Amino acid sequence: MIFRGYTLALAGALTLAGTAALAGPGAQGHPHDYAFGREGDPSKPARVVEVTMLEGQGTMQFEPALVEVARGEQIRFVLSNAGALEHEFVIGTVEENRKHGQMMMKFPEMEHDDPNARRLDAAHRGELLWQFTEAGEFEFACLIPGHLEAGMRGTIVVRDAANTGDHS
Ligand SMILES: [Cu+2]
Repeated sequence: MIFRGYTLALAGALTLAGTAALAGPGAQGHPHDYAFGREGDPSKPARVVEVTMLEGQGTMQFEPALVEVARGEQIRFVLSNAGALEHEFVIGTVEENRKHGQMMMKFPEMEHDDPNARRLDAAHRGELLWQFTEAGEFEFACLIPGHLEAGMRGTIVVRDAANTGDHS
């Protein structure tokens, strides 16, 4: 099942998820804005942040687990799955990612076609271009059932340019 716009799907449009997304806030021709930013513009510069997906002894993690960004900055996440399992990288608010995780418990075969998510087979690489337009603390997580619980999450801190100094 290809799944677009899971929040709309939560409202009951599961089987029509693709159409629901078209009728959503992104339908006017400009990119859909999320609480944590928007899909990146490939014609604009981006800072590369490499993130590796790893498995340990009963644990799973992202390396690094903390990414700091200046508000307005565009980041090209270069993702590499160094594990033996499939993993995904989903940017969101903590709240959205937990809701989304619950959906995935119910529909483990759910696949994403959202601009804020990438799913990678073992030993594969991928990219995700994202512009962080809002200051705040956000998250990247793997929402495959059991993975977040095993530790597969990281924090994204987006600071206003005025707040990047040392002053308190
Ligand atoms: Cu995972």
